[in-house]
Amino acid sequence: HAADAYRTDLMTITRYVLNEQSKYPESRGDFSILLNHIVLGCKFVCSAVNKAGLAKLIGLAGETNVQGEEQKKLDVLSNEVFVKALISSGRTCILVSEEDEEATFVKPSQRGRYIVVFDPLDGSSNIDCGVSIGTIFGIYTLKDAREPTLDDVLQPGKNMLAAGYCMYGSSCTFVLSTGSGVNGFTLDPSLGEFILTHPDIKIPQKGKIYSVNEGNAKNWDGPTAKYVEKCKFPNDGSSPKSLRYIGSMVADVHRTLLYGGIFLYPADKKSPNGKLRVLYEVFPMSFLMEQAGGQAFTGKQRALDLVPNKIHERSPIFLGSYDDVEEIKALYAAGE
Ligand code: AHM
Ligand code: MG
Repeated sequence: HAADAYRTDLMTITRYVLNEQSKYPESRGDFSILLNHIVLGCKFVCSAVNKAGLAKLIGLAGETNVQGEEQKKLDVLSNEVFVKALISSGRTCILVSEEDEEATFVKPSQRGRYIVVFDPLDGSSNIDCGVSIGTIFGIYTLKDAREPTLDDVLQPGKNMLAAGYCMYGSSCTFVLSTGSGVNGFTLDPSLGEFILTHPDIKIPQKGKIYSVNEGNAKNWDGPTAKYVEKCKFPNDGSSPKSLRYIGSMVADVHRTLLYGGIFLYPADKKSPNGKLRVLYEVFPMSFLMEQAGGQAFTGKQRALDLVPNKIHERSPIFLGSYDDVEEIKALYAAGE
């Protein structure tokens, strides 16, 4: 069929979420509206990131413009866009952003029942050299009709209603889970729409890749060191794993999700809680991993069971293919 060369039934992300929601009779479309605003933020960042190389030339970011004002850095700019988009959705009550020290409480007239935790532009060290970066987000609902407080944000990751990320790479990819599997959408720049390209993503049960900043090896604890040693010198007759490390969590996790394997940012002697932030890095990625059939572990427990005490708290994280995470769990259980 000549017509088969073109896909004529386009499943946009909006259509997808509306379909999902129609399964719940009580749904009032609030979630679709919220998600649309997140998607808008991602499209903005995507466009800004694509022009980042022009920044020095035409004064987009980090340079002084003609009025002599400092131009905003891409991560600061992205944060402002997300905060404004989320508040104007009228569906949020608390926002926690990596860029803002304090949580933002939305004023009553613009308030809704969703809590959004996000890292507007993660992978800061990769911004200026054109390597993939991304936005990460997680969504909770306000427990009841009370005045929202910080306690409403400090919930374990398993209470998240939805989580996702958008990767600004060689294409712009939006990966989302609303708690029933994981789906991937790719931005068609000519349409300005995210189209479903990766339905029902499942991570391979075992992978051939490990992903970690080995420069920290000197300070690792026993189980992490032993695990990475096994990746390189397996003692069960299997082939050694390949190492891939981009240094952008979104890109490293995206590859792990599609190809399988393990991503780790462990504790070390210098950073006993690792580097990555619980609310808007560890939780959303752990949520997606579990929804795709993988696992996420902190070195002590299932990552999604963790109860954060502070909004910018950090935790070690090991996530990826089910069997690979099983191995690291066994090493920690043995305390080796
Ligand atoms: P950032 O929020 O400053 O961008 O830091 C988070 C990033 C993650 O994207 C990535 O997984 C990690 O830091 C890489 O850290 P390192 O450079 O220590 O390997
Ligand atoms: Mg970050």
